[in-house]
Amino acid sequence: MTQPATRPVNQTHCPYCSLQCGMQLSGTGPRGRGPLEVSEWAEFPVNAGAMCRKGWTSTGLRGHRERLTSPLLRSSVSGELEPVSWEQALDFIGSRLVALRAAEGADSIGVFGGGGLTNEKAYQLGKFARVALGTSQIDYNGRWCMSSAASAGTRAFGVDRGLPFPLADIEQTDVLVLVGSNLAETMPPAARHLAALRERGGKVVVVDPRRTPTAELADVHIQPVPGTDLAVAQSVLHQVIANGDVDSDYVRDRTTGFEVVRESVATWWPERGERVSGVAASELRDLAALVGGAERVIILTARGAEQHASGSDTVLGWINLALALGQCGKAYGGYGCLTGQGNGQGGREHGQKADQLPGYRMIDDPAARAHVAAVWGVEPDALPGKGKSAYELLASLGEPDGIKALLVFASNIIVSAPNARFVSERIDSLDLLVVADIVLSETAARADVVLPITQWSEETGTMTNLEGRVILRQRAISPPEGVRSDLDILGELATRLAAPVDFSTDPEEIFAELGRASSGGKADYAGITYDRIRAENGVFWPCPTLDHPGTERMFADSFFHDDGRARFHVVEHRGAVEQPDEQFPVVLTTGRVLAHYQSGAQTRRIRDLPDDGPFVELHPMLAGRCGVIDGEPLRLTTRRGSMVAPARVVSTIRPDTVFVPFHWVGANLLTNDALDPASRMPEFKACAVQVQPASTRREFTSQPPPTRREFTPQPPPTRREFTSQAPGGLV
Ligand SMILES: Nc1nc2c(c(=O)[nH]1)N[C@H]1C(S)=C(S)[C@@H](COP(=O)(O)OP(=O)(O)OC[C@H]3O[C@@H](n4cnc5c(=O)[nH]c(N)nc54)[C@H](O)[C@@H]3O)O[C@H]1N2
Ligand SMILES: Nc1nc2c(c(=O)[nH]1)N[C@H]1C(S)=C(S)[C@@H](COP(=O)(O)OP(=O)(O)OC[C@H]3O[C@@H](n4cnc5c(=O)[nH]c(N)nc54)[C@H](O)[C@@H]3O)O[C@H]1N2
Ligand code: SF4
Ligand SMILES: [Mo]
Repeated sequence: MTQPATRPVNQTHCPYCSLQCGMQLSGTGPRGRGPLEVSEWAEFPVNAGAMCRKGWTSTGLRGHRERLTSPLLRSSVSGELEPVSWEQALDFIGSRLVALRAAEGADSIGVFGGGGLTNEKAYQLGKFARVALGTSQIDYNGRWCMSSAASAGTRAFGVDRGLPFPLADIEQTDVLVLVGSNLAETMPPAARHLAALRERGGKVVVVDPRRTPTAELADVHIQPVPGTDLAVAQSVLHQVIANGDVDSDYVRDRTTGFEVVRESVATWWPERGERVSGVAASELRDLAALVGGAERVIILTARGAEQHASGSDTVLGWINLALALGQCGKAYGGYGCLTGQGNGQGGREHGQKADQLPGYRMIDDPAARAHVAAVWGVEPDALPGKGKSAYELLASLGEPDGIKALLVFASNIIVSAPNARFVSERIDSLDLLVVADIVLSETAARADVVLPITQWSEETGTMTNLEGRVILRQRAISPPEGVRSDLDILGELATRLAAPVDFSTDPEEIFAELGRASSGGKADYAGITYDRIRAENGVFWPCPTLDHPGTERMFADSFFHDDGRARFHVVEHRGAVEQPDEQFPVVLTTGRVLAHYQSGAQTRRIRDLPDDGPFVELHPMLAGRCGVIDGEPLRLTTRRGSMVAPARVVSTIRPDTVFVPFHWVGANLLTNDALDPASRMPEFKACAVQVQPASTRREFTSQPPPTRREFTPQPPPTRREFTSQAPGGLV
């Protein structure tokens, strides 16, 4: 049952990251207009009252002057977005979609979702696309987030649950290896586990090209060239084997495929690893001795290792190591991925992925189609097949056989998509762009119709945190007048599209339906109810029946493949697709800072969070060589675009690498859209870049734009036609 509309004190969860910190909101008046205080909810186990500054300030969009409270429609006269009634906005969208579907087929309509959506919304969005629109073209921003780990986990273990154990387990291990995670800034309350582990005598290893606040908390920091984590994993595995530290009984009893992997790493001497990764062979040997000599080891990957065109192979490489050490399924050992978005886990389980149906079922599996179609009350044959992955979907916008109308729920693509200038051109070529958002994000500002929605604390829904724990984010306050929930919007549009079945708008009812649709699937929620979540501080999936306790720890006896065994995979290091060369001699990597969340649409508007804009982190040696001065603007240029931002000269980064946070328009004008063949993850974390003081800026802006052909002696790999425009409208 939905919570009462207003309560003086209420327990809910943060709107942002996958930790889903529990918090209390208090102080709102009956109409939700009073000041709203955030306070500790100490009993919620994941954060035990701790929160980062984003959580503490998360009510800052309440009553904000930039909060959207009326639908907006682009006027055919002025070309501007103008307020209209809900009926006008929804009728306009409905009639355009009906006409487009009749003229060009349902696949001319695309849907783009987000890992910030509740389970109920993600589920309903997938059903809406397949049943109300009839399109196969739906994917979401999680494709840019954990898809490489998801694909690797599925291949190795037969299931993808980011952490197969509660987060607090990391305190009890002996060696914790964090590969490409800066959790001290990206999920700060989790950092207390690192301190507790070290107090117990355990060791923390951080693998990151930058000495981050997380690396500062570690015993060992190794600093590879971006995009070379697989070479590190291969050399460490090579050395573990050489040291005789493989757990042979475990490998024999619980896995398949080790022999070929053993042969495949035979040539990965630590010296070869050093040549590729820039990490000294002695450090690689030390790491092998450390993990090989420990009783319990946990290896966790995050976006630093995963957001590469070889990200899924890199994750498989680290899983190979964890399996060879006999760790997966052992108490306080194993492999996990640190999922990122608030509902990054649940958002990838219930059907907003191009190839997937609820319960982590695959859309091309006839049994899965039959089960879900029966729950939805449609014929299995009526369900479309697989659609395109997120970036490929965006790249097809406006193409002759591509998507003509796009509905965006919970993503700010213009800022967060790779090769963003190209994506932004594709978006402008659409016949119809509809964006549902809380604020006029950069993407909403391009839309034909903008729909203002309720935000987290104004609506109820479940989220599945990074541990696979399903939690309830309760409505604590009433929404401002004029906004509606995403679920209402989907219901209204389904009616206008003459959908063959009902689309409920009640979250608890939808959750029950989701439970039935997921029943028997890998991510089975059938035994989870709102009441159970309230009573148990969350329930871990799989939870097939009401009397099932939920699954805190997975793989103790068996993995999810039919034979119950985990799979080793032979993988080969490929490195970044774009390697530094004479013209673009430096490696660019991107990521996050503590105070801002994702595209920044929410956090950049919160008054109590500092917003100094983007910056470029670089080493004093590189700065000296390029003539760049700390605090002064510098220009970064890649084959795709260019940006200017102040230099932040720090000795904590590799001298061959620069780092730019992606919370502002800029970083993604530069990034490479090369995709991982298995997960379709873009290469956000490594491309080749040129670094110059921005005083040479005029050269760039007053001359004809450098096309790809000028940059590369060979024909450019893809889409020359889209990149021949002025570099970086952004300064
Ligand atoms: N403050 C804040 N917190 C967040 C978010 C946010 O936007 N802001 N977003 C949430 C989301 S959706 C996500 S996905 C998570 C992401 O959480 P993280 O993965 O921790 O965040 P990133 O900063 O993207 O990347 C982590 C680190 O990878 C390093 N890195 C870059 N290239 C490489 C490489 O090739 N190899 C290795 N080993 N490391 C590399 C970077 O230097 C960076 O320190 O954070 C979540 N929490
Ligand atoms: N260069 C570079 N680019 C990256 C990354 C990187 O590391 N480097 N990381 C990638 C990763 S891991 C991620 S997860 C993506 C994230 O990037 P985005 O997909 O852009 O994520 P957000 O900024 O969270 O966008 C969410 C939008 O939806 C709105 N919103 C919030 N809640 C809701 C809701 O319930 N319903 C609706 N309809 N709207 C809502 C917010 O106001 C915001 O405008 O960026 C990716 N891009
Ligand atoms: S952003 Fe993440 S770490 Fe910070 S308070 Fe929210 S859920 Fe917790
Ligand atoms: Mo993410």
